[in-house]
Amino acid sequence: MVGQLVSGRALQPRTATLGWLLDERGSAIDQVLTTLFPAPASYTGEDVVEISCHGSPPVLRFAVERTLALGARLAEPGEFTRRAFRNGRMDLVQAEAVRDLIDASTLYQARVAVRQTAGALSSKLRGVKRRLVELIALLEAGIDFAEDDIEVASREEILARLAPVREAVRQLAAGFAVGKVVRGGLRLAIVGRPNVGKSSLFNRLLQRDRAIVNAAAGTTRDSISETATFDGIPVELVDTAGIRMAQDDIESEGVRRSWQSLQDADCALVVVDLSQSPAASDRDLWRKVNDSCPALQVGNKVDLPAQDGFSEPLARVSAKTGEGIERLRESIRERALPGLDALHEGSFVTNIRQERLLRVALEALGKAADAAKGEVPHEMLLLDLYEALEPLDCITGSTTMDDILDRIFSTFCIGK
Ligand SMILES: Nc1nc2c(ncn2[C@@H]2O[C@H](COP(=O)(O)OP(=O)(O)OP(=O)(O)O)[C@@H](O)[C@H]2O)c(=O)[nH]1
Ligand SMILES: [Mg+2]
Repeated sequence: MVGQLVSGRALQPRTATLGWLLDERGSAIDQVLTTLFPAPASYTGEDVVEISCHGSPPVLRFAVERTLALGARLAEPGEFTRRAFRNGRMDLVQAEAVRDLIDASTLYQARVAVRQTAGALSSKLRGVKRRLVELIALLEAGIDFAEDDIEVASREEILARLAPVREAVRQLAAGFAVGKVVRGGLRLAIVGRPNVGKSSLFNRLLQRDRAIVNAAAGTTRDSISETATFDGIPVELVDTAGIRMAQDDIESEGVRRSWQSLQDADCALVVVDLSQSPAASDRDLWRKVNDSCPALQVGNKVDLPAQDGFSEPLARVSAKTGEGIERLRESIRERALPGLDALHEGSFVTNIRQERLLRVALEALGKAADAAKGEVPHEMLLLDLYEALEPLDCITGSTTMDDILDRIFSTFCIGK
């Protein structure tokens, strides 16, 4: 088929060859580069031919239509990656990371995803699985010898072998708290009494004059949100109406929305005005917010003469001059993503499918540990260990049902 589509020298494996894209009468439509990737050393593990055209939409459309006329069909969403998975070129964690890489909106997200496609998380999982399988093999061997009354593994040994497996799975599952934010970003609500400078701070963090700022209290009436990037992590900033006893219906709806924004937030900034004496409502708000999500207290207007009496810790900034804003960004990152630095060079679970399976494995491992402590027969203990092994297999796709695969690959874009 390629010969009818493209003219030029015979294709050499993995070498780009210059040629002409031909129409049905054999006349040239475009000058193209064609590369042959013979199986098994291709993305999908099958024979692949790539044709690089100039970017003109009619030429591209022609190339696709002509290819279809010659017998090809369009790929389903995710079909190339699904074939790569089926042919053992990558496991499911790597396949999902391909999607994360395509969807990445910051370089940092791309870095995390590309480490995953290279197998960083997969190799961690393989290590955990290997230890678990070794323990299973040991116990299975013991059962064969049960009649001879030979104890192949003592209770202590089983527990000692189980502990690192449990700890590794626990750490992987805990990493999701960070992975979720790295992949999906963070929602940060800015709340406080009227006029403390929430909108000014919102604009400053956004580096854009988005929200209306005014000396009159009660300027912001509705929650508004915009996305900024803090160190490669997308942060959706939400500016809210000042919280106080509302003076009319519109304001009271605004205040209701402020509370709603807080509930939906992953993290909050509670802003106070350092040039005004602290009010009881500042402390109440701080207490309430702190109960619902990770929060930081921000003392704004440091450029003005300060009043005393604010409780620490307090990030001191001036939305007007920009003083303290860089430090505030760092504090937000530390507060919302504790442990990111430790995990920075590592790899972590970034999707909920993987996290759920880890939790299932963890529960089974917990049951296994209880069983081992209770001197339960090894047959019973083995059931728990197999129950832990299965979800770990599902994560990498060693055993995965077709409908789950359908769901995963249908979220890919067409052509990958
Ligand atoms: N000197 C000084 N003034 C500031 C600072 N931040 C805000 N202001 C002023 O404080 C007033 C209120 O600012 P806004 O950003 O509208 O305050 P807000 O908290 O959004 O107010 P509401 O929307 O009414 O709840 C405006 O006159 C701002 O110019 C600051 O850091 N220093
Ligand atoms: Mg405002």
